Parts: sequence; C-alpha cells; structure tokens
Amino acid sequence: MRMVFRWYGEGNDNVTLQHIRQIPGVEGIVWALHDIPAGDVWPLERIVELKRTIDPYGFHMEVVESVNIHEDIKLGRPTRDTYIDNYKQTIANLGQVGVKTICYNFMPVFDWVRTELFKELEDGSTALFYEKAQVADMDPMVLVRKIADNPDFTMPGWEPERLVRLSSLFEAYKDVTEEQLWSNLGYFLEQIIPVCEEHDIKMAIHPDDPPWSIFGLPRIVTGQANIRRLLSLVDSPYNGVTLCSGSLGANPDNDIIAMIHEFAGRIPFAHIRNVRRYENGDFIETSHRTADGSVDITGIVQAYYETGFSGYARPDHGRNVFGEVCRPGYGLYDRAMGIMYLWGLWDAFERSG
Ligand code: DNO
Repeated sequence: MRMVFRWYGEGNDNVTLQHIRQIPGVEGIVWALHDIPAGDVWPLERIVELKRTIDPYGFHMEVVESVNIHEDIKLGRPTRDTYIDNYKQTIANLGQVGVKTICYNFMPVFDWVRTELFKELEDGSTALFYEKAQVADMDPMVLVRKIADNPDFTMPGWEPERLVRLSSLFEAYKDVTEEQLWSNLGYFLEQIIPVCEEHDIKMAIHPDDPPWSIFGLPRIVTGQANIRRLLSLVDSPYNGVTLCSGSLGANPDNDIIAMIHEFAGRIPFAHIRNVRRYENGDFIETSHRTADGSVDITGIVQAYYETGFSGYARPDHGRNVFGEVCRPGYGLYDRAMGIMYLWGLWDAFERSG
C-alpha cells in the first residue's frame, strides 16, 4: 500500500505541503490542474511548474485525480474524437513527469453529490451528508433554475465547467440509455488504453457517487457486476478501477471485500473511507474507524493486505474537526487521523502475517 494525499494546490487549498509532510508514511501528492476545463490539453509547462512546487517536499506526483472527461465523449457526439485526441496528448504530457495513474469518472453532468456539507455528528464535528429523499424529489429543471438565478450556487465536487449550459446537458442526456453510456465508455477506452500502455500510465475509473442514478441521469459504475463489465471492455491491466469504499459503501448490497479479492491486480488506486448508512437510504461520512460507520474498514484493509496490494491508497473525505477551516471533506486533521488508522491496521496485519 503506497499512501498518497490529495492536495488542491497553492491558493486553492488551506492545507500546506509542509503539513502533509508531517503525516507519517505519505509518499506522494494526488493532484490535478483544477482550472483546465474538461476536454482541453494539460500544457506541459503547467505540469512542470507544479512539479517544481512539489519536488522540494520530497513527494512524487504519480497519481492524478482527475483528468475529467468532456461531456461530448460521454454523450458519444461526433466532436468526441477531438476531445479524445486532447486526452491522449494530456496522457503523453503526464507521462513526461512520471505519472503512473489517472483517476477519472464517467458520471454524466455531475460528479459526487451531497445535500449538506456541514451536518453535525454527535461529537460536534461535521461531515458531508446525503439525504436520499431530497435528491429523489428534486426536479432537475428546478435545480437548473436555482443555478441560473444564483451564479455562485455550487455543490461540493461539482466542477464549474459542468454547470455551464446545464439545462442543455439535461436535454442532451434525455435519450441516453445506460447501454449507450457503456458503449461510449468502451469507445473512449479502446482509444485511450493503447496510449496508456505506451506511456505506462494506468486509468482508474472512480465509481459513481452515490452509486445509483440521480436526476434521471444514467449511472453505470455502481457495483461489482458493473465493475467486472468495465474491466472487460478492454482487458488490460492499464484499464483499472479506483476502488472507493465510501462511494460503493453507500449501497449496503455492495460487498467491497469481495470486490478487492475479485479485482486484485486491476486496482491501481484505493480510496478508503467510511460512511454510516441509515435505513431510509440517507448516509453521512464518518471517521475512518470501522466502529464509527457501516463499512468494514478493518476487513477492507485486511483484504488489500491479503491480496498483496501494492497500489496507491489515500484516505478519503474526512470530517471537519477541531474547528479547521478547509474544503468540506478535505481537511488535514481527520484525513491524517484516517491515515494513521489505515497504517495501524496494515502494520498489524503485516506483523501477524
Ligand atoms: C470526491 C472524489 C471524486 C473523484 C472523482 C474522480 O471527493 O472522490 O470527486 O475525484 O469522481 O474523477
């Protein structure tokens, strides 16, 4: 297990590289050029500039999260070929600074969705919360109007470019079935994976979060059978998955430990975090500790240990604790505690063989 830590970049993140360096066992920074719109090439100069910032702290930058996919690729529009060519160029540029894994997702329109950013837990800390009924009852067009009336309206994880022309996007997806989305994903991967092989960079798709359809949009990376299908679209070790225990864990039917065993060798990147599920389908993010949520983090780390996992891992969303001022889910303190828990489990499994 090679521990890495997500950082949004200077001026974009209150967490500093100096502080990240003080968390035991972190070897690399998970990064992205967050201001480059999906579909554009990531310029080599910008990548090298960031490398110069990170290098002095002794971190590698082998993991990128995310190079986002232009909606035209997901929609299978004729213009997709231009955006796929740009993606290939970005892969080549990333290869030049030693990137080994690209995390991405194939969720139409939205990335991760929550209904509350600072929901209070019983100990007074706050965490990201998802109220199922609120999203289920929300008319996407009401959402579109809300955004149009308030240009600053946003939700965590929503990349600004996805909000542009939201209503036309909903319109465009109206007739896109899950099968079409699968076929568009297959088309993309067939073109990208040979380029990844050439540059020794693994693609690692992130599961849909939450792992079910929202706002009537198709979502296809939601569970074990779907991930199996995804991996068979192009049967190469370069076509892999970011196994996110928090995203998949929102659905009680997902057996993450079974997935780690089945997909061993095809998981270049692990996101490890806990969620507490409620009977009505709501969920809240908790500390990483097994006892605090519904996901068996102990069993998950054990499964990684038993399958000889040598990929990258990062703690995922933390709670907001100790009054820290930070991006929701991405504070220093709770993610640092999460890392120590993960290492504690790992070291104990290693000791007992
Ligand atoms: C949330 C993240 C996701 C993830 C993307 C990958 O915190 O796990 O936003 O970065 O879905 O493309």
